[in-house]
This record gives sequence, C-alpha cells and structure tokens, in this order.
Amino acid sequence: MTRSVVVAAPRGYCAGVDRAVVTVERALEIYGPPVYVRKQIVHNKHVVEDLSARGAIFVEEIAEVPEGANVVFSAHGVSPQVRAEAKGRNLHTIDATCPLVTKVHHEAKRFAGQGNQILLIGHSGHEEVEGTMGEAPEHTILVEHPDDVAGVEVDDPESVAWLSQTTLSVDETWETVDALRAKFPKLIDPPSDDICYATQNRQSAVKQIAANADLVIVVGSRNSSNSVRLVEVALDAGAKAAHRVDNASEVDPAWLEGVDKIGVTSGASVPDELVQGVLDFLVEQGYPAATEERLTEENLTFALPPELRRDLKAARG
Ligand code: 2E7
Ligand code: F3S
Repeated sequence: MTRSVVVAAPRGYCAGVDRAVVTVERALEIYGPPVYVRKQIVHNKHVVEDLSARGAIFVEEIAEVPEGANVVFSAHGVSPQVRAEAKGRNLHTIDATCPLVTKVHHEAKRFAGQGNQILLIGHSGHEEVEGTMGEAPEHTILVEHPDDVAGVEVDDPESVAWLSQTTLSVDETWETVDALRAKFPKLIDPPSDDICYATQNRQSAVKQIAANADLVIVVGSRNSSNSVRLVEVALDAGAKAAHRVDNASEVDPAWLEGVDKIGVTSGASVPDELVQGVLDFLVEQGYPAATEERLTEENLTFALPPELRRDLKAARG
C-alpha cells in the first residue's frame, strides 16, 4: 500500500485561544512583567512555558497574587466568587474568558433567574465547568455521561433546562440530551449550541480523515478537553489507532509499524508549529509530505478585552 499523511483543517487555534494568548502578550507589553494569570491561560504546555519565559506567572488561586497586581483570567472563565476575591485583593483584572463561554454564563443566570434548575453537561473539575456552575450553584446539577441520567433527580421536572461545556464530544452530548429529554419531556433547550463552532469543526474534520486512517495523531496537552475528545472521535469514526502527543518527541516509532495511512490534527489550544514538527518527523520516518483536507473555512475573530484595549490606547498615546 502507498503511504500517505493527511492533515485535517480546521485544526489548532480557535478565535478564543488567539484572543487569550494575545491578551497575555499585550498585558506583558503595557504593564511589564510580572503579569499574573489565574490558571493556565489555555490548556497547552508549550503556550504556558513560552509565556512563563516572557514574564507571566501562572497561579492556581487568586490568594497567590500580590495585592494590587495585574491578573488575567484564563479563557475557560471564572465564577463570580473568583471575581469577588480578586476585587477584595484590589487586583487589576483583565478578563480573557472566551466570549462563547460568557454566553453560556448568561444563559445559566437567565435560566436560574426564571426559576429553572440547570442540568449542566460537562466534566467535573474542569475550570470551565467550575466557572459556569458558580453562576448559579444552588440551581445547577452536573451530568457527566449519558449513563448518569438515570440517577438525576430534580425538584420540578416541569422547570429544567440543559446547558453544556463548550468542548464536549458532539455525538455523546446529544446522547445525554436525548436521555435527559426521555426522562424530562419538558426539558428546555439553550437558545443556541453551547458546544462551540471550533469544537464542532475540529471534530467533523477529524472524522473525515479518520475513517481511512491506520493511525491518527492528535497534537494537544493531556488536560485539554477538546484535544482529548479528538482522539475519541477519531477512534469512533474508524481510525485503527489514535494517540495524543504534546509534540513530535512524543510520537512513539512503534506506533508506525505496518502503518501506511496517517491522519494528523490538533486541539484548539495548540500552536501550529507543533503540528508542523510532527509532520517533519513523519517525513524523516519515510512518509511523504502531508496533504491538507479542509472541511470548512473559519473567519471568526474576537476583539481584545475592553479593559485591555483601553489601557493599550492610553499606553500608545
Ligand atoms: C477555553 C475554552 O485550552 P483548551 O485546551 O481547553 P479545553 O476546555 O479543551 O480543556 O482549548 C481552548 C479552549 C477551549 N474551551 C479554551 Cl472554554
Ligand atoms: Fe472559545 Fe471554543 Fe475556543 S469556547 S476558546 S472558541 S474552543
């Protein structure tokens, strides 16, 4: 069989990640280091290492940030409790929450304000879920898997709505929603999809290349929900094997034994040079140069946070 390498598109940075990374870069420029960042700005080891080398200090909790310092909230969003804590320490905050996450926070507030209970589909412990749940903690129940639906108990089955994390498996989420609706026929839908355009496009694009692949390599970090989902989606779509790597050095040559057709993609938090590194490595292993299979174009961009734009304008005069 002839060997081939197909790289999926869209892959890599989404509009929210680009905005969040540029936010930290500009903050370093105008305020000077150190700029504190609460949690990883995006879930990518290389991005975090690179910004750390340039003067960003990543912390887990607001309590670790010195009084009055500059702090950026990560792309995954924060709960109102975290905002209050930052205010209490007199921090200068810059909010890099993805606007598509802010939209879900608004939906949570609205549903709770109308007296509904919210069934939030998402992964326990993920920062985005902690932030969204924090908008209406008394009104929200987390549902992680379709199998969990049987055990969900609500106060009033006539007043329940569902929302989701933005980076879930599209197919599995619909399974969960179908199971929820079978149990609560009056279940209220969000006004629009919470799984974001970038998650949906990257999953659809990997499906296209996975069906024919002996191996799919997904570039992305271990804690990157959307990257890990791409491995699962590739396997579900028929890839004979699929592995996640942070960079080319993690590609195990044993995975290539007897493998002709390789697909490559990357999560929404992954700089494209890391994908290029994997493609170069495959060429060194005797595979041909990759061809790109593009599902759709993406043109969305987000303006920088308004508080940062204001300070940038003042700094530039
Ligand atoms: C923010 C949001 O940083 P990521 O790897 O995050 P996930 O949520 O996939 O672990 O990817 C970009 C991103 C995705 N969703 C950033 Cl809310
Ligand atoms: Fe936002 Fe989706 Fe990216 S929620 S940060 S556009 S993966």
